[in-house]
Amino acid sequence: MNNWSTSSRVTYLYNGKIHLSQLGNYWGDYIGEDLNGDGVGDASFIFDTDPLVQSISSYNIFDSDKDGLSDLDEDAYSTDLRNNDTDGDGMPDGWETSHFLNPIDPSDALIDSDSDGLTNLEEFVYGTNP
Ligand SMILES: [Ca+2]
Ligand SMILES: [Ca+2]
Ligand SMILES: [Ca+2]
Ligand SMILES: [Ca+2]
Repeated sequence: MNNWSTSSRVTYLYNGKIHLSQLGNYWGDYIGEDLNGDGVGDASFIFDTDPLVQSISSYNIFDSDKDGLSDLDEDAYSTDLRNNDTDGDGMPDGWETSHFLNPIDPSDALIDSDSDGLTNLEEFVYGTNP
């Protein structure tokens, strides 16, 4: 499946204002207009229904559920941008991804990835490295 645009609307700061929209990609040769000023072009670019009018660095993407993953990253990982622990295993989405665990599979909570006698969930609770 070609994912040209985020599946959910993400919250972001653009040009000094907060917006809520699906975000596509930035294409150097896109010349569409952005009349409402949300940073998303009004016309599609080929398959991208939400082409960006500037490079992604111009968009300050929020982390709506404060789990350490921006709304845009949540889309990339297929996690829930309104739930800080998508798979409900006790470990927040951002903590899982930054430690190479699976944020949409709860079974990794009880695994001891580094064989030190502590499960990954216990490592999260103790603030140690899984
Ligand atoms: Ca988040
Ligand atoms: Ca989340
Ligand atoms: Ca989790
Ligand atoms: Ca998990």
